[in-house]
Amino acid sequence: MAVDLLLGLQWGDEGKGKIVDVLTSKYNIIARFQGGPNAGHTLVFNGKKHVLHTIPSGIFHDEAMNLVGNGVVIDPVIFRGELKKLDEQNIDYRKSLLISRKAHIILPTHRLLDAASEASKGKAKIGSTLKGIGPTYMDKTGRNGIRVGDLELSDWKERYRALADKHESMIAFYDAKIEYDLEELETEFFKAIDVLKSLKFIDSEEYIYQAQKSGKTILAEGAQGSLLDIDFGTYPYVTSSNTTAAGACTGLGVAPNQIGDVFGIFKAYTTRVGSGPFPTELFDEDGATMGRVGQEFGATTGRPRRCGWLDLVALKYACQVNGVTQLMMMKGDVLSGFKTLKVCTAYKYKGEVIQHFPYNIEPENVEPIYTEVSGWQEDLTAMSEDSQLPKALNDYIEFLEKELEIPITIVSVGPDRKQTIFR
Ligand code: 2SA
Ligand code: MG
Repeated sequence: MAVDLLLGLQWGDEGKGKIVDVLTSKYNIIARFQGGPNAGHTLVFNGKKHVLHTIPSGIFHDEAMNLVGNGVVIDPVIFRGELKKLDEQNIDYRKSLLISRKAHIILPTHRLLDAASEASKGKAKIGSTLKGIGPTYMDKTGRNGIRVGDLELSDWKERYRALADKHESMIAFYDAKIEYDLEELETEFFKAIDVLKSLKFIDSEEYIYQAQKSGKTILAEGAQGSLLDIDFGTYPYVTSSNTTAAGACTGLGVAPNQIGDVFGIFKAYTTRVGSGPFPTELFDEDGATMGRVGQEFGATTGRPRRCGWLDLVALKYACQVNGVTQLMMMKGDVLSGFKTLKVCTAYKYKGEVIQHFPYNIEPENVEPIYTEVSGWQEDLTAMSEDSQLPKALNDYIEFLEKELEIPITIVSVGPDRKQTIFR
């Protein structure tokens, strides 16, 4: 069986967690392939909100297996917190949660390095989630990292010490002075490592291979969004992993010819959290309305998200880079009440009209060109059938399908599992 992918097409927070949760009943295995606790995947069901950071969004379904793949970076302390929340809800994850031996571990000093790096950048800071993501991937590619499988070796603590000492000297190298008590951080870290070690570590690429061979269905769950991809995002204002489809191949050990459907999730408007260019960003009442109605706050850091109109130039680019086969539109309900909506269909780039996503989208180079369409006034949140959707929304959907040349198969009209319309 091919592996299906589910990816965010914008700057993250598209609603991936919700859709994975909705689709989980169709899959035997849900696998995370990149990112780490910088992600915040929000799921709502039975009137309760659940936020996951590292654990795949299939964990609330009894039948699904959940794999944290080799491409993920794990902070044992945050991970322990996630497990605690599951324990409180009597979710039995002991058998259904598997961890790749090749996943890398975020050390307390990686978080400190993230903080020092950000502080030293001043205004040019990335606006990272301060979870140590960048420094951990740097150690991975620099071939210094500590992996989950190392925890099974007797000398890992010595390796830990050597790396943490090196990090301390690097922290001192930054101009920005940050306060910390490493001993305290380490006490928590080692306690959390013991919890991590109580879980099942596996050679996940072999597991995935055998699962595929035996006909199991697998869904790879992306984190962040395509425009935060280390290669194809708005560098340097990106995260440190490949958030695009190719990342699922390296982050799970799945061959490219084994990829099936690619589900691309996008919001009916656009949001971004952290620094970096955002051509359709709104600084007016419309943007404030999207933020307020859409409750646009970071699920991990609580930071308010920047809001703006849908950017089709960026969305087309993301569909292209990922090979999206089906689109899923989220948060159409948030746009209810706007008289007209704007959609960016081209950029004025250095004075010239272009339709592709250029190397540099800094505001001095790029000005969005908008197409105006009618808005809808109806409250969508109680709708459950395609036939109930207002005409203006259907027109919006058809306009996007025509522009993107990909069908929109799910329209989400609220955060709850139930507020999902299949087309
Ligand atoms: P990092 O921490 O090194 O990955 O940060 C680098 C950039 O990537 C952005 N980033 C995100 N953007 C949106 N959502 C993310 N997850 C959380 C959420 C974010 C939160 O679900 O809401 O709670 O603030 C996420 N993770 C990373 C980040 O803002 C930087 O621009
Ligand atoms: Mg999120």
